[in-house]
Amino acid sequence: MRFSFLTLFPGLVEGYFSDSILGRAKEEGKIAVDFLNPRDFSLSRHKKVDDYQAGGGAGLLMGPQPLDDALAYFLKKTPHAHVVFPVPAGKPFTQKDAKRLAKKSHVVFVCGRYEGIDERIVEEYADELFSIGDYVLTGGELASMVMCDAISRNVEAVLGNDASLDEESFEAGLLEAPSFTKPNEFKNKCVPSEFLKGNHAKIAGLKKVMACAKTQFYRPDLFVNQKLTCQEKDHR
Ligand code: 6GU
Repeated sequence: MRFSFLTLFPGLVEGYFSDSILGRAKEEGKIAVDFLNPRDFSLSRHKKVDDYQAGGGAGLLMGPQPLDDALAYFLKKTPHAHVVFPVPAGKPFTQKDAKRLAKKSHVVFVCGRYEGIDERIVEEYADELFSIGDYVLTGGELASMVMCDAISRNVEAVLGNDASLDEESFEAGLLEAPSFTKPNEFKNKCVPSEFLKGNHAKIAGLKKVMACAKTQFYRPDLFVNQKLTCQEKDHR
């Protein structure tokens, strides 16, 4: 899968793909990452990309010309790319979106800076607008990296162990159950004894109950329509 970032600051994004899981995924060709800088398309004398807001208002906007030329140039080569604009006014980005976009062959993130992007560019090029939360960032780069990370780990073979995708938070609308590793006792706190006995059906049932409890406690808004099987109820 290919990710492209239209950004005035490719250096902000690049480093994220040099290490750890996404670094390896890139090295192994599971994902590809490239950059296009709208400044390189500016027709103004000093490669200007920003301008004052029409009608007044604090701060500068990214003007339409460099972005329009960059996107036109880019999409001519890859007309089927899926174009995402990270903006505070977008719909909330969720795990469902991450899984859906992982099936695309090419996603383009158009990263705004300053107070945003001229709306005519959004109208012309956006396939989807996403927000990653109710706060304002200084630019779209971080938000794009967040989405790219969440999408990438749902791309085939990016995680070493695809099974870890099935059990994790937000699958089945629940947060993930607490998890533990060795040692069995640490600072007087023990791993739940059932986890050490090896009855996998029992452990799964217990984990479901713990996931429910955790979700009810931390995210009651997520805890709707949860049904427990009879066996799972036995653990309560
Ligand atoms: Cl997706 N982009 C930007 N620029 N700011 C945000 C955001 C996205 N989500 C919250 N704030």
